[in-house]
Amino acid sequence: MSQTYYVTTPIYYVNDVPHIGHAYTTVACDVAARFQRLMGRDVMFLTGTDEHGMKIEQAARKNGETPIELANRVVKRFQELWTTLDISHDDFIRTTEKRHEMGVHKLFRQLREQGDIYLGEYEGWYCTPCESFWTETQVGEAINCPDCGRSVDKLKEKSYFFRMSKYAEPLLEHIKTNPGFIQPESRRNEIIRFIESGLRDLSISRTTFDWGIKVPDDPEHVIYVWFDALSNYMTAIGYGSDEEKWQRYWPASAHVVGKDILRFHTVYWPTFLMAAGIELPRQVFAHGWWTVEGKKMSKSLMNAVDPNILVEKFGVDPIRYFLLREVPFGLDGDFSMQALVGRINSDLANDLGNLLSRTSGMMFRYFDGLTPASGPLQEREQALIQATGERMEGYRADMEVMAFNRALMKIWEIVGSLNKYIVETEPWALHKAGKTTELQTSLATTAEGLRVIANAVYPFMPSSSRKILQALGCTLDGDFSFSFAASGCHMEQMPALFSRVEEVPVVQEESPASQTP
Ligand code: ME8
Repeated sequence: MSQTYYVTTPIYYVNDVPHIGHAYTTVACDVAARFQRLMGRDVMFLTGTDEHGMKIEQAARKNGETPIELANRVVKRFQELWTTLDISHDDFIRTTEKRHEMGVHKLFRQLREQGDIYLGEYEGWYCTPCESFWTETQVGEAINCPDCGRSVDKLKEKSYFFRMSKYAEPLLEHIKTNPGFIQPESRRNEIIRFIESGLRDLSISRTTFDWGIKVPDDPEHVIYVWFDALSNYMTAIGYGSDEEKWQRYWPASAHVVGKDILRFHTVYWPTFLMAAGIELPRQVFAHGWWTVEGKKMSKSLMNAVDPNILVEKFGVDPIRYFLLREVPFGLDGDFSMQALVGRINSDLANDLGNLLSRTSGMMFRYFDGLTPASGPLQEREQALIQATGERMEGYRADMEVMAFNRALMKIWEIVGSLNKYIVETEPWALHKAGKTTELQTSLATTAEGLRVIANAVYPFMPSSSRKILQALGCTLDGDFSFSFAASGCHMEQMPALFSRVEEVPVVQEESPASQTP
């Protein structure tokens, strides 16, 4: 069996409608999944929704509906958006599903039986928007959540605790001996410092509200939403319900998350797993935070960007491309209309779009649309082929480590070198001068370059990739080598790949109603 690759997005809360931040993580995972499939791996790409917890219960109450009614309604918005964005997930988990509850119970039971979960009393502070417990020192004199700055509630209740303190040392050891576990590097140091400052046992059940998975054999307690949510990565692939699938895909290759929830994924989650004797995921990758036109995206500012509107105005592939090209994966970025329009017009319409239309135009003019075999390669072609090979090697390496913007830059270097090659070889002049062999070489080289580009952009822009391949008369096969496979193929005349665009307002300001979940 081929090597497996299991990648996950966070499961998104259903009290909020999907915005560009959620789309970003999901598109990034989709790019990774599509690339790995193209490389022949057995891929499992998981996304889903986080439907339990106080936050969801409160949002539902505010809307005058039950939590499950809210979840059933909002989950559709996520699922529809993923269809719109051409997301190729293999599974979608909802934490209200039976298979999920079965796995959560299994994990809880095991940890309780072995004494890593015990009953005690919790006294401290709770931040509902973050679903986080905090100590007296952490909330400080202002009594605010150290993460989001909002006010916290005092809690005193009986609670089950997870013996997280016991796993602080083994976790530190794991992080230090596995440098790839937390990416990017800068975030790793932040987590190390957090663990070194000491881990307390974690309260993992609540008795003051109802909306969640009940503690097995003690239904007064509801399992803490993060214990519930994190387990989705196992329950979705059969932990507690489908042993064969579970064995096939675990451990996860990468959990991709926003930097806001890195601590949950690199402290809580691995300690739960260590306690259960389950192998840790190979990597947790924290990407950065998007702002909009320089401002934090938030409901109160009404400036969240609706990906549906973006897609409607600019098309799916340009949006996917922009999100991953604009900002190095791992760093913060700003969503600005000017940057988006600039990228679409210059990188897509001009550079790539024109390369295809020029090539296609000449191929029909001079060869009736049949890509010729190349004549003997001259120094210019050899240099181009070698540079393309090196760039594609770099591309593959970048894709393996989720350096998406670098991978795209390498593709665009190839695009640039092909455009330059056309200008330099002047096929129209070769034609005029009757130099047919050179003309064949020139167009065969350009078409082959485009074939390689189409394969390489596939993970980012699947439908544009297909259109380029269709125009070339070739198929998608993950062959990145410059092998003149395009020669002998019949090109097809196609409309322009990308159109030039102009700036339009897309912030949800226009329709605040669309912001209520
Ligand atoms: O945290 N920029 O769900 P959530 C970039 N249910 N990414 C952003 C973003 C922004 N401005 N805003 C949101 C939860 N995201 C939990 C997760 S996992 C077991 C449970 C993305 O709906 C980013 O991936 O609040 C972030 O981590 C995620 O949405 C948070 O989604």
